Amino acid sequence: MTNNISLQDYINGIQSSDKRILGKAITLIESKKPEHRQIADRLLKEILPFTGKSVRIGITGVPGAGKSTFIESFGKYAIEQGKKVAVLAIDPSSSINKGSILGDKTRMEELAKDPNAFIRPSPSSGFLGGIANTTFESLLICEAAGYDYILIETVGVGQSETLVNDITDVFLFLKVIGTGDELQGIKRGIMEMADLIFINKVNSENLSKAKLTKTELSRALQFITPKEKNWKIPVIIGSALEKTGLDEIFGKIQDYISLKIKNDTFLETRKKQAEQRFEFWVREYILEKAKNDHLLENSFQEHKKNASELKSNPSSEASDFVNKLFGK
Ligand SMILES: Nc1nc2c(ncn2[C@@H]2O[C@H](COP(=O)(O)OP(=O)(O)O)[C@@H](O)[C@H]2O)c(=O)[nH]1
Ligand SMILES: [Mg+2]
Repeated sequence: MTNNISLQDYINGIQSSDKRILGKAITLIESKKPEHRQIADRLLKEILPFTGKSVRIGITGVPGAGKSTFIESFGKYAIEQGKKVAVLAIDPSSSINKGSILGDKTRMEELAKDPNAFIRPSPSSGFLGGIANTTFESLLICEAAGYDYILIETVGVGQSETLVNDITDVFLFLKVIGTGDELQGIKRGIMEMADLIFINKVNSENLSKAKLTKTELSRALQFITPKEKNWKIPVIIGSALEKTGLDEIFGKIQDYISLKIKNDTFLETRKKQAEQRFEFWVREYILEKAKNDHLLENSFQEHKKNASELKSNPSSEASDFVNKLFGK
């Protein structure tokens, strides 16, 4: 499958935005096979000088909020403004039961047909037992291919929001109108992560209700410190299906990025994110090495068993094992 494509083929394909090669390059970096990972690492090294120039946008909201629909409409709008758009999805269910909770809109057929768009529905499986951990690496590949906007769809469950927040420049929260008590449905943690809020599914019938929600939300947001200095989190009303409010979102994203550049936080945040990625991989590789090391294998299983039987608490067992690992 990926074996008959050379490193140079991957590089050429990525640089010419060959969607077929792009897809295969992402499959390669998601692969757990050591021989694939070796090429993947070399590929990432080669393309790194061509990365960094996109705007990385995370999109969250409960299942059914309209994220995929929004991405399809907004993606098309951004293309009309002269941008190239790549879409990635984080789907935590895919590593657990191989199913998908992102729904059938995930494929975004219309946007997928556009020559200026690239869509990667969801990670093929968890990497090293984790959840979609290679999304950042996929993002780098899309950047090297010249995509200006990378949109990452997440779901309102598990760690996926934090994962996406940790690799993006701007985080958009989609809120559905008409779900009873408007504020109750919003987890405080998400409000604190959001840089922009889009109230979706607004039409002429629920417009006044949407405006009321907007007022309530804006009021609640006064008590939350935005991630960025001098940024007032905008609440925008619109409809992903009817394609309203998209221009406003587009403008606000640009404002936000400009502000971050002005505040010197744009690159600073990316640097911190890269450090986090480094630490993440250190943890992954240590765990992998520990599990596969024949000398330590028994010890790893032993400590794990002790933890499972609560002979002592799991954190002490882990600490004892790690000390052994480093010969202490
Ligand atoms: N009426 C209306 N329906 C919408 C709007 N946006 C999305 N939907 C519908 O909501 C459902 C869920 O949308 P989807 O994009 O799959 O949501 P996701 O789970 O957040 O990705 C689909 O049936 C969409 O057609 C909108 O602005 N107005
Ligand atoms: Mg979806």
